[in-house]
Amino acid sequence: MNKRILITLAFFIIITALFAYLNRVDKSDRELNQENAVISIKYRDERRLISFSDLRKLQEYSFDAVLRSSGKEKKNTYKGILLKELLEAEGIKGSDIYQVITRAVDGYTVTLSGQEILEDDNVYIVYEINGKRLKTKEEGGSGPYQLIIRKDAFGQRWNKFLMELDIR
Ligand SMILES: Nc1nc2c(c(=O)[nH]1)N[C@H]1C(S)=C(S)[C@@H](COP(=O)(O)O)O[C@H]1N2
Ligand SMILES: [Mo]
Repeated sequence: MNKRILITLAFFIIITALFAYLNRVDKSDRELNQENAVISIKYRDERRLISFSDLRKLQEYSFDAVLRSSGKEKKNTYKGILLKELLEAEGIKGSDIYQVITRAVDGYTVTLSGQEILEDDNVYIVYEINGKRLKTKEEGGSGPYQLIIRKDAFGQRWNKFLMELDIR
């Protein structure tokens, strides 16, 4: 092969590789959430990704709660962490929180007041139900994470498939 052909070939290989690199798709927040059990926290123009192992560094709580939805009632045992303790561990002071907008992979949004979050034994992020990890949406579950607000008797605000916490 002569030198010119070799150089032309190398040039096209580099261009192709460059385009492949530029077109690479980062995993979306949805995929990160459903496939890798990641929650993102938005706080003051920052975005932080929280993994399951990050959550497991926090105090774990186990409690029973009755899920009331469309006429049915079912008592379950959940395991999870307190939202306020996650924010505390992230260095987000309670007195700086006006509200937290929680978003799920299906677009469902639940807004919590700062006051509500700081209550004891109220706002949890759970990852286990009756001894098993919460399944993903595709698997027919309500996870990998779900918001549980114990003082809300009805399940409307128990955001399933929890993906994002937007701290305002
Ligand atoms: N992400 C998400 N969370 C959600 C909902 C939803 O549609 N999407 N529905 C809410 C409602 S109205 C109820 S009653 C409970 C339980 O709903 P399910 O019985 O359909 O699981 O989940 C709540 N959380
Ligand atoms: Mo509901």
